[in-house]
Amino acid sequence: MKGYKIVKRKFSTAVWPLLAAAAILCAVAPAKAQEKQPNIVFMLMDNLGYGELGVYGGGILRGAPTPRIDKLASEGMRLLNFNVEAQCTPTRSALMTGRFPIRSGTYKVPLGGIPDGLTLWEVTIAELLSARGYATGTWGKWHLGSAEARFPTHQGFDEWYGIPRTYDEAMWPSLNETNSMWPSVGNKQGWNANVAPPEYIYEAHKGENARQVAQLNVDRRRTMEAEITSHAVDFIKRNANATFFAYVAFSLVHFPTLPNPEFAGKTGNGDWADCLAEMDYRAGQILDAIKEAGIEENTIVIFASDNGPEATHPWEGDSGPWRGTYFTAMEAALRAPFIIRWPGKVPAGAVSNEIVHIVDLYPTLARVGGAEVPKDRPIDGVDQLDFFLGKHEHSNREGFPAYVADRLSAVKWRNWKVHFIWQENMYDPPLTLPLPKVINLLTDLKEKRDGELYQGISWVVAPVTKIVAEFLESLEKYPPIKLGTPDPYSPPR
Ligand SMILES: [Ca+2]
Repeated sequence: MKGYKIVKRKFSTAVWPLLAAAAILCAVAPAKAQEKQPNIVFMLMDNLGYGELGVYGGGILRGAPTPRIDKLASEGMRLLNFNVEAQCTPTRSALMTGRFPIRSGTYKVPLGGIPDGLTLWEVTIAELLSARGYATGTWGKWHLGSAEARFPTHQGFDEWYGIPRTYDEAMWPSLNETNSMWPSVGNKQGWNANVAPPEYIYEAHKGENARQVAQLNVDRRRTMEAEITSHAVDFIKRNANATFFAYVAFSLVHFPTLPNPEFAGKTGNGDWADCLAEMDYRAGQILDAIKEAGIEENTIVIFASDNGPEATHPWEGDSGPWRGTYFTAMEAALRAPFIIRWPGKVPAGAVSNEIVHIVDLYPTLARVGGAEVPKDRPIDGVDQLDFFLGKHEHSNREGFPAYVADRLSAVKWRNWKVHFIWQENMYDPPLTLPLPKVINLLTDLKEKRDGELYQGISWVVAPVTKIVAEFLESLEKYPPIKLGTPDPYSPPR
């Protein structure tokens, strides 16, 4: 990894005259120091519902205060209408590529060992920032390719420590406890490594083979948050004098919600509340590392969740005022917590109900890093930097199509939402509606009322139809990459 960086920074002797000329030009330029590009620390929580954090109406209501994250919100901007994809994989893909995941064959969580992940043709935000000289690291769940050739260190990250798939697989090798409260689904029920490969924790550096650190089991799952944090903190310390992008893909509160032994029993309110307490503590450790490195002023911190709350007992999460669970197009699935802090730049304490989508972070962070987004493919994200900086009240997005896997299920537009497919819970069958269901999200937070289409608001279908038509036309022009597409991929001409 280090070698790669050094090679990139070496200049061939042929460019020395050019550098000398540039130095002369710089010498006559005003003496103002070039402002360093800010560092970016992106903390992405896993399955953290809208209603869990104190600042979003949870905290002590859920058995554990979240003072560090609440304080972060008071120091930056907090969004009430930040939207994600309905599942882990598509959201992570949207963040990495700025493209709706229906385009990149990553629109659903891969199950059962099918070929998975992002093609190497996609240009990730890590690749864009890395090309601008950023040191890049990620820790935690990747979920964008379980084969080594698609690990983060092949998609723009200098280093990675984490798992390629998902935390529930921690239970596969650990459920021999036939007297536990969980249903017995361990070795005696037929699982072994030959039937389905166990999940491994990997450590990887760019340009080197990845190393298997350990098999993920429930004991190890308990320490993952601490491990992720310690790697991220170490990276921040090492790169305090560089410019860096740290994508901290935290593991909480994905099921099984098992707290670190140091947090087990701490709140007295059960595993879930203990996990919430640990989440707040770990986020605080990252914030402390930034402060101790003396780089708080020049570091953008983003805290967000990848999707809505879990639906499966006993790990259910909470979605605050919104109805539904993840794996649906209900507001509980789409609206996630989002906080952005950039001292002196993003107005402290700002709160907005403007629509922002996670695809927007791609062009926004690219601009922060001085990078250009690719022009040879559709990028769905829109640059929201000026909105975050408080330069205008409205976001640069009015709406978006909401897919659940490969089903166009709903469209959001301003304070409206139109459902084409109705599904409240991840285990419900998706029902195609005979007529689009129009919801006013200011008067009907729970998306409960039927028949509003007939109460003078059918005009809402017009702007929504425009969003759908434009998106489908774009898919026509740029055919989506199919799920399971191998590398090398190149688009049809
Ligand atoms: Ca997730």
